[in-house]
Amino acid sequence: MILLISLVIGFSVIALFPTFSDAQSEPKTFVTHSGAIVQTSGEIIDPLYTVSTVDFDPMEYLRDFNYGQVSELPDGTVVREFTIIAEDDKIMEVSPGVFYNVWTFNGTVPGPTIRATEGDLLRINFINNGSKEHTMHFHGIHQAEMDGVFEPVGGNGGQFLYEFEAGPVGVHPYHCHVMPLEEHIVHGLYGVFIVDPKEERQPADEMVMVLNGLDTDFDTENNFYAANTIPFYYQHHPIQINTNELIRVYVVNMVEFDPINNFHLHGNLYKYYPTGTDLVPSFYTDMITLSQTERGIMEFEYNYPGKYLFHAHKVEFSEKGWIGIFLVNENSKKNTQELDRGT
Ligand SMILES: [Cu+2]
Repeated sequence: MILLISLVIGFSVIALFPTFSDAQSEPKTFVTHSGAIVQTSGEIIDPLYTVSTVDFDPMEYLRDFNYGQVSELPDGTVVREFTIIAEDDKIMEVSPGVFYNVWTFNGTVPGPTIRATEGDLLRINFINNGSKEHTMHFHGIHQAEMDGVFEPVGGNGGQFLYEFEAGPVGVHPYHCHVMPLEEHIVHGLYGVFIVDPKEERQPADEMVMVLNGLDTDFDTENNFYAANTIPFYYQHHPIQINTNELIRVYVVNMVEFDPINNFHLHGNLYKYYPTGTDLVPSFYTDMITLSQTERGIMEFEYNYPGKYLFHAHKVEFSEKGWIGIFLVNENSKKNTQELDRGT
């Protein structure tokens, strides 16, 4: 009987905290895919004493675009100012009972989606309230000293003003570029930077999906995968869209450790604009493959209502969380128009 009780207790503990059974608690040296030798800080979180300090709503993040505080220079140039604060002590419940030390830009993973029009002047007041050095490195075109690589910003209040012209048109990642880079990225210091063309794209229901992985036991392999950080979120909370309405998804792959990721859409195909730099799509497909920081814009419309999956066709990733559902509703606007026309 005692043996039975101990077995039940033992299995309950394992079931409650499965991902912490082999956590690393010491600094660890490892060789990255590029051959570099890096060392982790070895910080781990004990789930027994953890409370989430992050408030993140993937549904809100999906369609939340930050255009900054707008002003104009005498020559007519639009200036967009942002304040981005880095922290590295937040705890997030990434899955029920699984707590993870996230490193954040403005409190969440991913950080805010920064959006501007080509040619705008961006002023990003970066404040590092973390305990380690951090930076902001934008993909795109800018001066060397604005690249966020050779100008580490010290923790506990260090500041840096990134100032550059928005460009080129497209969707780009930004991320911290302090070594060991893999560690700073997998903990969550990244976000999306959208540069709109001066002549606006066609109106659409627009959304951002950052494909990410979570290495919750620090063994340099991902334990969870997701679109927008929370595994299985959009499967449990389907993204509601309408029939006959253009959907535009800005997708960025930030998964570390695994060389590739991919994006498969059910019951439809999408036009795909790699990096979003060209206004003419390169592919019409239901599957794209993305390497680290590879990104692009997907455009599609559903004709038939119902539930459609979207997920990694690398099945391991979808089974560990990178899967979601589009719930396509009949477009009431179109129906109204049809009624007007008497059809
Ligand atoms: Cu960093």
